[in-house]
Amino acid sequence: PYSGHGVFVEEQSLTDDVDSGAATMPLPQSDERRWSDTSAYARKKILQSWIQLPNGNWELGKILSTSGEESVISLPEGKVIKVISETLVPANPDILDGVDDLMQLSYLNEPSVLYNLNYRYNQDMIYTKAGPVLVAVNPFKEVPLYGNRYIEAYRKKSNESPHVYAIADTAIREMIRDEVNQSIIIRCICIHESMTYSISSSSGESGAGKTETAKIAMQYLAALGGGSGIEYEILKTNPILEAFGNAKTLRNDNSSRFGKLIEIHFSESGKISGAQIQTFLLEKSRVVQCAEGERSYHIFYQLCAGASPALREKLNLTSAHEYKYLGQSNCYSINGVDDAERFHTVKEALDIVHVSKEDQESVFAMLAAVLWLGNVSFTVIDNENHVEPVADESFLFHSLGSWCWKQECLLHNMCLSTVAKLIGCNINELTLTLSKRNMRVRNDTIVQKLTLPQAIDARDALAKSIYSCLFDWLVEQINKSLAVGKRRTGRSISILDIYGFESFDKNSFEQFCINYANERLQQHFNRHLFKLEQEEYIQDGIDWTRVDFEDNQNCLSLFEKKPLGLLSLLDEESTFPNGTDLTLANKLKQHLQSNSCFRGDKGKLFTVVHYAGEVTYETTGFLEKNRDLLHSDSIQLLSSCSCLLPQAFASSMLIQSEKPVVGPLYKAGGADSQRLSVATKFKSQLFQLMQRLGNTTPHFIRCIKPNNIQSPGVYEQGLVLQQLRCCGVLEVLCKGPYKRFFIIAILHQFNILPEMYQVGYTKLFFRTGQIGVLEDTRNRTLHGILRVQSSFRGYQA
Ligand code: AD9
Ligand code: MG
Repeated sequence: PYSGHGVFVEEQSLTDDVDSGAATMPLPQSDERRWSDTSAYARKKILQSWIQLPNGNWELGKILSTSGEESVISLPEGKVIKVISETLVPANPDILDGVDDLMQLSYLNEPSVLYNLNYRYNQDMIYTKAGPVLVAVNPFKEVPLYGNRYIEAYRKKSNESPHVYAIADTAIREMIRDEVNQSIIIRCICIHESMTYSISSSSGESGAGKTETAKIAMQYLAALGGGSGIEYEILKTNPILEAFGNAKTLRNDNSSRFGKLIEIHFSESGKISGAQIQTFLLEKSRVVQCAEGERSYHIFYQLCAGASPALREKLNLTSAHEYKYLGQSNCYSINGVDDAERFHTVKEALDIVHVSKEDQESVFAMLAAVLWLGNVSFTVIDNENHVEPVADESFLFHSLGSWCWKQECLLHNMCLSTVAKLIGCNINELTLTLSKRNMRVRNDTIVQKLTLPQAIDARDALAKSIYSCLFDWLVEQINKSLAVGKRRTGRSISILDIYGFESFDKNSFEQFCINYANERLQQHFNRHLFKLEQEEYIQDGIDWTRVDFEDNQNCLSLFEKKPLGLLSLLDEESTFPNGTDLTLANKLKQHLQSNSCFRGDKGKLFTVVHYAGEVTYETTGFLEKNRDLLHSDSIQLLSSCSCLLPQAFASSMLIQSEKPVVGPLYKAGGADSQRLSVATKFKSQLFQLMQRLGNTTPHFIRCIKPNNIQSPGVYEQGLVLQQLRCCGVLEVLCKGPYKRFFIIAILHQFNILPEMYQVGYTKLFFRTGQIGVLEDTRNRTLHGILRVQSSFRGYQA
């Protein structure tokens, strides 16, 4: 059976079944050449159609005949099948092969779009327009499309094929012409695993090419707006942020673990005058934990591989293999990447963005401190399983007799004192922070000893905090260096490189935040496209209030409504000391069950109906991740250090308190600090982002990952199709105006109801689905005419 669409028929039995038109046709042979005969003459007689194979892939077939509701189709390898005619999807004439804007296709359907992108991809034409959106298919190899010669060609408009350069060029021109800020929004296209078919490995949008695309856009802007030298600094922010914020994952060797907006400022004369970077939601947990085969942040390995002997000595640095945080995933290197060499590139880049040598050393010391902290182990000190970090000397004592004590001593002996020395704190305070916790109960302070899991948590929380403070501090330094100054008279172009929609087997707090952000960005996308359409309708005298507009406001409200929305309820539960992941799940179910975008599932599971599909989240870890608590002892410790940490820590706290308080401040879990919850902070960041983007003319780029093996030349239909489906690119295409049918009488003739279309001055506008109906009718009619003609002329149709 052919996935319900039809059945294979034996070649011998074919003729009996088929109508006269095809009965006179020679049967196709298993001869590849016949099929691949692409001469215009041969093709003219062939009506082509797409047939979906049982594995979900589409195959181009020849319609040999149609009788009643069935058609007989020949497939490339000589197979002949009978299918229900209705399931056939029309293919475009060869002349449209590889058009550079999908809107130019006569038949806009999934297989035709897939085929067109594939056709171009095979010829290294990785960019294609989809109406107003640029689609970029990751080539996973160097393609000869970049560099000065190309930049010049796009600047002079002597090359007009779709390209990131063309988008950046339009942005610059529109910024100058309209005096409006511009944005280039680069997103991948979501993947929804439950929709997976014919895909063996687990899939993900990560590695689609967003970050590379952002860099290519920056390259063009720098070339056109350069001159002052600041453009060079801007480009050098990339290796720095990638070293500290990217890591090797199973899906992408250089995966960004944070979102980024870079706003590039231009003077009135169109020259770059500065830039500002904002980052979103760095994945802190990677510092202390990462999955088998993945790595922590690149900078750790770069430091271990590339530090000079003097620096190694100063930081008591050893090889990456000796650090537990780096060793747990069994992956130290990346194919084709020289970490030591990259370390030098990063140092040079830091010089260029004016991070002093002294500060750089401080940064490296903090990195080494994080690594040494990870090697701190604990020992039980009483009958109640309370622990203490293994002290330098006592470890020596305990380990005597162990066969590897020498090596172990090297690793552990100096951990605590090294950390203390590197961050400039008192070793006793460090030891106390890792073994005890001060709790304030009413007016008293009580000291609680830590158990092993609590102590490990405290250690890891400290390491994560140091790293994220360091990251924020670096971004702040970069921003200082790129600052435009007070006179900000010009305009800007912002480039957004942000994580796409995620749906895995297990979805946690991170996916929850990321998908919420994507819901917001999708609304921005929808509304912009609707605005474009609206303008076209108004120009054409169409009553646009009657036009459909798909929106995801319901889902956004589910997240944002106060007090009974996902974020508010999460924050509320985070303030309860007794709140657990289960009480959170129950609370959500209790209050949101009636919402059509929400479904409570069993236990800690709940499902959100996102624009891109349903995602089931598990609340395990939600509260802890949302609270992101650092205990008062750790805060005190960090504030007392004699390195740049107190400054970094204070400014990262300041960043939080300066932001508008969108959710409640809370005090929970024995911590004394009052901080915004992670979700609330993220929400307010997103609001600011949307506000900024709202004042710009957006340009959209959608990146597509053609395969999951990061290899050139491999185009997996199913994978690409999934990505196209849930990003709205297909909808954008299908809503576009069509020019083929413009006589209203024809519409009557074909029984198209008046409410299904509107007539403009120059165009007809159809409701979704109507184009398909008309194309079908046209197809049937043409088919009929061809047959009549052929029997008249005695041709074999
Ligand atoms: V993630 O969500 O941050 O994990 P991205 O950013 O979408 O992801 P990235 O830009 O890092 O993907 O691209 C992944 C890899 O694809 C790069 O490291 C390159 O090896 C490759 N790539 C992407 N775009 C291009 C390109 N235009 N030319 C050549 C490319 N290689
Ligand atoms: Mg990236």
